[in-house]
Amino acid sequence: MSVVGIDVGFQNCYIAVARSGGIETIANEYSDRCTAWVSLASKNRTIGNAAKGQIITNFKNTVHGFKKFHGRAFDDPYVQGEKPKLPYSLHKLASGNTGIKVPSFFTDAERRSVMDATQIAGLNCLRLINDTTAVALAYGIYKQDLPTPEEKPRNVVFVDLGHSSFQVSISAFNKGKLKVLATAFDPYLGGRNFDEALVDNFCEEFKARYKLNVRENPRAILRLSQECEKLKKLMSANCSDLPINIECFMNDIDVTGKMNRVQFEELCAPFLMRVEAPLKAVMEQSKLSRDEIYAVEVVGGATRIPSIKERISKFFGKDVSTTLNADEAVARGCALQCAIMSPAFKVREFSITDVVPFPITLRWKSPTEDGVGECEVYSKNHAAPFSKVITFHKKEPFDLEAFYSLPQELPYPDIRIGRFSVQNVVPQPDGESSKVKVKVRVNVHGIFSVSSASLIEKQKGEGEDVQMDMEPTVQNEGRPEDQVRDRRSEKIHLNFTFVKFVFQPLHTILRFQSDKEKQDPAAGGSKPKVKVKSTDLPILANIIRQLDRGVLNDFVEYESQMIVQDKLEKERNDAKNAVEEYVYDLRDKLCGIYEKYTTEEDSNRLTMMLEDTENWLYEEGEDQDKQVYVDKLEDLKVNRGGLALIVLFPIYTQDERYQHLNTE
Ligand code: ATP
Ligand code: MG
Ligand code: K
Repeated sequence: MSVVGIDVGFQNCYIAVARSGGIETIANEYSDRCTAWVSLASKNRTIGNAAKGQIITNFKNTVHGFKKFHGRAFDDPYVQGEKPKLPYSLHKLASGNTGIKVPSFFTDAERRSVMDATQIAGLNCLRLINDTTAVALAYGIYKQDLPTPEEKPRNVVFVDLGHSSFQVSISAFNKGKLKVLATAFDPYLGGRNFDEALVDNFCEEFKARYKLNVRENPRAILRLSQECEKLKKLMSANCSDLPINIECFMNDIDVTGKMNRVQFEELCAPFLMRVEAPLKAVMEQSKLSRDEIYAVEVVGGATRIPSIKERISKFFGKDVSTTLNADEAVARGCALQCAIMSPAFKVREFSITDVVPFPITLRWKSPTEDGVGECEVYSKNHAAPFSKVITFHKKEPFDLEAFYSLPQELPYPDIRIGRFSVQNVVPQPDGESSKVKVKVRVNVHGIFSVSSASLIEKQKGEGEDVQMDMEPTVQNEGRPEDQVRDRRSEKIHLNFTFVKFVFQPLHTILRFQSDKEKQDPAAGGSKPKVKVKSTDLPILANIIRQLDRGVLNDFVEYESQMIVQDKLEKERNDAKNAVEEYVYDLRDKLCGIYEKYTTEEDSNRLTMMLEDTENWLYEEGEDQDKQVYVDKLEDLKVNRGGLALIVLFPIYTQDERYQHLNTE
C-alpha cells in the first residue's frame, strides 16, 4: 500500500510518495522529476518527458498545459482565448465540456474534473488540497518550534507563482495544526506570460530583420517558445546581454537575437505590476499587520525571477524565504496529507483547516413579491471542510440553486454550481408545511453539495433556523476520530418564515454538538427533547458541467483500454526488438566464437537467413503483430538450434552447455 501526492501543475507535475523514511519525489526515466505531457501516436501514448520530446515532431497530438481546461465550458472565453495558442485541437463534448481531442480521458468542473480524472486513472483520491495549503503543511509539519495552541499563532505567507497561475495564502500555525486565514490569486499570471512576452518580442524582431511570419508556423512558434523560456531562466541568473540562436528556424534561415534583464523587465512590466494585488488582498482579508507576519515563503518556478522576488520582499518589508523546495513543495505537502490520513503510516498529527475560496449562495423559489429566497451559506474564507443544516418549511418538492456569490472573483464567467432538487416533500397530515432539514457541505476536497435532506414530522417552534456545525475533517474518509479538531459549532437563527423568506440573522450562539445529536438534529442543545420522526428525502443533483456518470464510466473503460493498448504496443515492440537483437547477436557469433565450429555450408545458410530476416524487418516485417515476431524468433532458433547442439556439445562443459541453453 502506498500513498502519493500529486501536484497537477500547468507545466510540471510532481509526484511525491510517502516511504518509511520520509517523503520522496519520484524521478522519471530521465531521472528528472517533472511530468505533465502526454503524446499520442497512432498506437500508444508517451507520457511525461518522453512526450515533451515529441512536441516538435508530433505537435498536433502532444497535449500539454491542459490543467486549466479541467471543468471549463468549451465556450468559456479562457478556452477560446487559449485555442489559437495550442498546437493541438480542442473539441466540444456533448455536455458542453472542454475535451481535448485525443486524450479524452483528461476532460471535465475543476475539482470534480480532477476527481473524475483520478477515478479514471484508478487512483483513490484521499483529499484534493489547495496548492498553497499543501505547501503550508510541508512547511509546518517539520517545524519543532511552533507556538503551543494557547500561544499566539505564527503567521506565514505562502506565495506560489507557477507557469500559469499565481496564488498567495496566509496560514496561522500552532503546534500540530494550521489554519488558512486568507487566500488570493491571479489565475492568469504565471511564468508563461513572460515567455509569451519574449515570443512576441522576437516575432516582431524576426519579421523586421528576416521578413519571417513566425506566427503562421506552429512548429516555429513552439521552438521559439522553448528557446524563450530558456532565455528567461538564464536571465534570472545573469544581468548581461544573453543570446538566442535558432538554426534553420524557418525557410532554412538561422535567426539570432539578444536581450538583457533590464530590457526583459521593461517588456514584462505589465505582468510584474500584477504581483502586488493578490499580496494586498490576502493581507486585507487576514486583517493582520505586516509586523504580524513571521515569514514569507516563496515556491513555484517563476518566483526565481529576481524582480518578482524583489517586489514580494518590498511589499512585506522583509526578505523572502526559500526554505522549501520551490518545485516539489506542493507534491510533498500532498503526500504528507495522504500519509496522515492513511492508517498505514504513522505520521505526526497535523490538522488542516482550509478555506472556501469563493463564497457560495443558495437560492430558491418563494412565495414572496420578488419570488426568491436567498442565503449565503459559505462566506469567503469560511473554514472547510464544513457542513451546515438549513431548515425549510415546505409543502412540496423544491429546488435549491447553488452559485458563487462574487462573480468578479471567479476565474470564469459561469457562476452556477448546480441545481439540487429536494424530492418527495409532502405536507403534514393536517395540511401544514413540513419541516425539511437540508444538509449542505463543502467536503474535504473543497467540493460543494447538498448532501442530504430529511422531512421532520411536525414539532413546536416558529420560524426557520440554520444550524451550522463544523464536521470532523475526514469523517467519512476513514480518518480516525481523535484527529478531529475544535468541535465547535455555531448555530444561527434566521427568521425567515415560510410565508416570507426574508434572510435576517438574529443572533449567533456557540454550542457544542455531539455526533449523536448530529444524527438526530432536533435533539439536544438547549431545546427540550421532542420526539420526532425523520424521513430521508432523495435529492436529484444537476451539477453544472459535471461529466455524465455514464460517460465517466466510458472514460474509465477507455483509459483501461489505452493502458492495455500501451502495454500491448510495448510488448509488440519488445518482440520485434528481440528478433533484431537475435540477428545481430548471431551474426557476431558466426564471425566470432562459432566460426571454428561451423561448416562453410551452415555458415552461408545462416548468413543468408539473417540477411533475409533483416530485410524482412525493414519491409513487410516492419509493422506486424507481436505473435509474428515471436514466431519469427522461434524459427530462427530452430534453424540455428541444430547447429548449436551438434557443433557445440562436444567442446562445452556441462555447465557451459546449461548456461548456453538457458540464455537461448
Ligand atoms: P502552475 O502551478 O501555474 O499550474 P506549474 O506548477 O507547472 O504551474 P512551476 O513548475 O511551479 O509551474 O513553474 C514553472 C514556471 O517557472 C515556468 O514558467 C518556468 O519557465 C519558470 N521557471 C523555472 N525556473 C525558472 C528560473 N530560473 N527563472 C525564471 N523562471 C523559471
Ligand atoms: Mg504549481
Ligand atoms: K496516518
